[in-house]
Amino acid sequence: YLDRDATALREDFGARLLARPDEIDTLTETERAGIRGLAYAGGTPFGAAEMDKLPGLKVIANFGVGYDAIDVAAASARGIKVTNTPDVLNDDVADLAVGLLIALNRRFEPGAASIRSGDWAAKGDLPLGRKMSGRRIGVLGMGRIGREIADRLAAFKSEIHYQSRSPKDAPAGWTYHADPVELAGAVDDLVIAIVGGPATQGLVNAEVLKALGPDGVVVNISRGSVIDEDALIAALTDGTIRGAALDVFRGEPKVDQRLVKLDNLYPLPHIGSATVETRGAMGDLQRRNLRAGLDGTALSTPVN
Ligand code: 8YV
Repeated sequence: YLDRDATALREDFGARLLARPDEIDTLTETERAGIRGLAYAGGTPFGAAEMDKLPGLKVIANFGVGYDAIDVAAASARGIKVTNTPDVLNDDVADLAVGLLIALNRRFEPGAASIRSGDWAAKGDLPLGRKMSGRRIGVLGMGRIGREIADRLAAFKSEIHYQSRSPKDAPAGWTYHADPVELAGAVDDLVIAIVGGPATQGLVNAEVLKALGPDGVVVNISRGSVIDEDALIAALTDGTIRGAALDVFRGEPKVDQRLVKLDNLYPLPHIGSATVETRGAMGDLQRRNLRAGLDGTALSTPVN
C-alpha cells in the first residue's frame, strides 16, 4: 500500500491493520463481531474458518486482480461479497513481462554483474545474447493481462501463439493451441499469464518445459503455483530450457534456495503491479468496492 491508501483505510473506514489472518484471534469477540468489511492484500489463504470468525462480514475487497487466496465459494455461501482490482494493473504487469523477456534474451543480469565484478575489464565481453524481436512467443492464458502482453510483443514483430480455455477474438495471424504442451512446442519462449488456483496448479510441468526446448525461456508474472517448481529447477539445471524469469514463486515470499542459486534464473520479488501510479489506482478501486460493499450499493468490480 501507498501511505495515502493505508491512511485512507484508517481514516475513512476506521480500519485497523492485521498483518496476517491469524491476528484475527487477537481481537475480542465484540471487535470481531463489529467487522463488516475487509480490505485484503497478499497471498495468505483466507477461507471458511477465517470467515466464520467474523460473523458480521459483508465484503472482502481484494487488493489485486488475482483472488486465488480467497475461498470465493465459502464467501458466497455466507453472503459475503468479494471484489478485486482488475484492469488498472494490466499495463504494468504486461510491461514487466516484456521487460523480463528482453532481460533474459539480452542477458541484462550477467551484463550488469560483469561490470560490478570488474570482469568486463579483466576478462572481456560476455557470450552473446539472443535477438528478442521476432521471437515466436507463446502466451499461456489470454485474459486481460495476456492480451496486453501479446499486443506489446506483436509490436516487437513476434509471432503470437496462445492457449486459453477457448479461442479468442484475436488479430489475424495469432495462433490458438488447445493445450500447453502443444503451445510450448510451437514457440521459442513462453509467457505465463493464466490465473492461479487449483485448476492451473502445476500446469507448466516437465512435459511443457521439454516441449519448449533448450533455446526457450519461461517468464511467469501470474502465480507461482502455475509452474511445477521442481520440474523447473530440473529443466534449468540440465539445460532442458535456457532460462526463466519469475516474478512469482510457490510459497513466496520464501523462495526455494535451489532456484535462487541458478544463474539462468532471473528472479523478481512480485513487483508486477508495484508502481506508484498503479498501486494508487488499485487502492482507489479497492476502497470504492469496500464502500459499496458496506453500503449495499453496486460494486465496481465484483467477483461473486
Ligand atoms: C498483488 C497481484 O495483488 O493483482 C494481483 O493479482 O498479484 C498483485 O497485484 C499485489 O502485490 C498486492 O498484494
